[in-house]
Amino acid sequence: MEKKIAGIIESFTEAAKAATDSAAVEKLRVAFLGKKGEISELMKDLKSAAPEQKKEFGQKINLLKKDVEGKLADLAAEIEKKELEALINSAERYDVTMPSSVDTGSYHPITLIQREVEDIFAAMGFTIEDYDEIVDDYHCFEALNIPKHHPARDMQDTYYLDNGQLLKTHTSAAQNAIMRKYGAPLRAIFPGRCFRNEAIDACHENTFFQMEGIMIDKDISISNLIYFMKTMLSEVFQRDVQVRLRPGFFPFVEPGFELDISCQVCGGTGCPSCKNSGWLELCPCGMIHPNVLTAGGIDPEEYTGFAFGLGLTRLAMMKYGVKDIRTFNSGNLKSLSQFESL
Ligand code: FA5
Repeated sequence: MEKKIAGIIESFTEAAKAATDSAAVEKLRVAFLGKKGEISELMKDLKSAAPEQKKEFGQKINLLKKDVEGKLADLAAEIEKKELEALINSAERYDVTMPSSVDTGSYHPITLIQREVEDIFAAMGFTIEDYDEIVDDYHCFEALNIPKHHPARDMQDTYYLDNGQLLKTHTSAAQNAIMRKYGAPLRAIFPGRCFRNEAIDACHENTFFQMEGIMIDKDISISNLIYFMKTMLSEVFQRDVQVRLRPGFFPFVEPGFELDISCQVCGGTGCPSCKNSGWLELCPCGMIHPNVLTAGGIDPEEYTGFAFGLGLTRLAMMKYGVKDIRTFNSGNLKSLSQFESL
């Protein structure tokens, strides 16, 4: 046993002299202290030693182990110091003030179109308002002349929360609060995310954006409404796009219209993006119903106004030629990052 211990000390000393980097130190540790290392093997020999020698040999092996551990730690520290010094003195230099090559990302197309439409309306004197995504039944329906059990509620399959509130199905849900906040006269737009339990297809999502607009003043008429809609569309597209106005029913406007845009994906010939009709419902609108003005604290005898509910996600489809509305919520950066860099 003593001979073996001496042999191990000798071979460790030799190997330690040859170790010049951290990897070699680690190899040394495994070779002598590892599970199958020389010292562990020596422990196994202890089992076959004579009983009166076991204690003495055990103590010697432990001393050997401690000695090797200590020498290895010193060697590791010494080598680490040398390696660090070598790195400091090497020609390799880092300039911490250099700009990093981090990808800067891009704006989501909905953000881009929202900002564009906001700028157009802001230039025409509209204020831009923000509103909640979780609202109550009164604001989403009742204040808009849609009482409980009114069939118009079926047009918007609603996500209700356990506490009786709901996810806003349309930006019209903010009309009442904004009328009450400012009174008349009033020009405001309010973009927002809407939620409906829809059957999803190329032009329907369950989560999409709208931008509501209201203008209330004395003598506001349908011609004002048409003027603002035309201006907005010609500014967004910067060219003539075909639109059509047809009667539409919404309990909160009277009269009400559907404003459709000729599908910019297929040029009006029909494709899945427009459900093969050549037209896409884009911006329903109308003259605000007197009951809605009254609920908003505005006298309908004195004031009239128009409202519109622009489908912002669909406008982005048409403006950027995105064939499938699902692209916008897909998180597919290849598709979504091509519009404008940050
Ligand atoms: C409304 O939401 C009314 N609040 C709009 C309104 C406002 C009318 C003010 C009159 C006065 P509608 O459900 O049609 O109406 O939605 C308006 C627009 O939002 C649609 O024309 C369409 O462009 C868009 N839209 C509606 N549902 C979806 C959907 N599931 N996915 C994507 N866009 C949608």
